[in-house]
Amino acid sequence: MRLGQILSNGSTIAAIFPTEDTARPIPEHTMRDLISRSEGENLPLAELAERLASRHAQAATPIIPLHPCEVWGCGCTYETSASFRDGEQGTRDGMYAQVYRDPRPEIFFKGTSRVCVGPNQPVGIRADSKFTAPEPELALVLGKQGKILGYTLADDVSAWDIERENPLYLPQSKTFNACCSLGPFLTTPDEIQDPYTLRMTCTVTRGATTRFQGETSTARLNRKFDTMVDFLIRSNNVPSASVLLTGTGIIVTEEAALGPGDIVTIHIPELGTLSNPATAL
Ligand code: DO4
Ligand code: MG
Repeated sequence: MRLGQILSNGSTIAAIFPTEDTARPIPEHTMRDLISRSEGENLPLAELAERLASRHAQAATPIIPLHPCEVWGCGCTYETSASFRDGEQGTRDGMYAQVYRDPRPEIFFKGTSRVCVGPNQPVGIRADSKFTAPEPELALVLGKQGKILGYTLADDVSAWDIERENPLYLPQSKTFNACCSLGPFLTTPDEIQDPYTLRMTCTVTRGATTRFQGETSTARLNRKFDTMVDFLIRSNNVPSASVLLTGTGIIVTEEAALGPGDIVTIHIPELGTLSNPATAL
């Protein structure tokens, strides 16, 4: 089922999206409420949504599909990300290659819903960064004990020049205002035949000019989602309705560093299109 959130008379409510631009509202429930109720009543999310949703679909624009409690990120899960980052440190086989190969994944705290935006909302470019890049990623929406409730698209916007200066600056390169875009939908796992064969594309445009175009497939992921979640929740009670970003396989070139007004568009046919303008913070 394709779920999400819409604005209804100024309030955020959950909805079923029979098509990308029509929704069956679920009154009086945000996505967080819906997740919490489905866990409390021990009912699958899709079943509860079907029970509560209005019978009538109306024209609607998806907003952020969930205001997550916490957002975490996995890193260096694709070889392209690990080798790019080692290259930035002037080495071919450094700590990023090591974490790519090691059983324990890199996991970092990205933020809370404070730093998240939804479709078409501006993502931030730090005032002290000259090379901020989009990181297009598949994101997992997690329930109690890390259960995968659904998939969405994400942009793990990152200040790569700050990380390049010193890897210990990672939290500053990763977390700032509007550093994480999520959406447009929360697609439940039954809709996805094989989450390891999803083709993803990303473009960065400025006006009529395409500054960057890249693609990857989740087939190139070096880790399974269950393993990422398993490490995430070790001795770490991540609350239900949190999100785990699964890493980027698309590496934007420095010439295409984000500038104000650039549009980042991320697409996976099974999950939709997530588009955001960039803005200077
Ligand atoms: O170590 C840096 C972060 C890596 C990351 O966010 C990614 O690979 O997606
Ligand atoms: Mg990332």
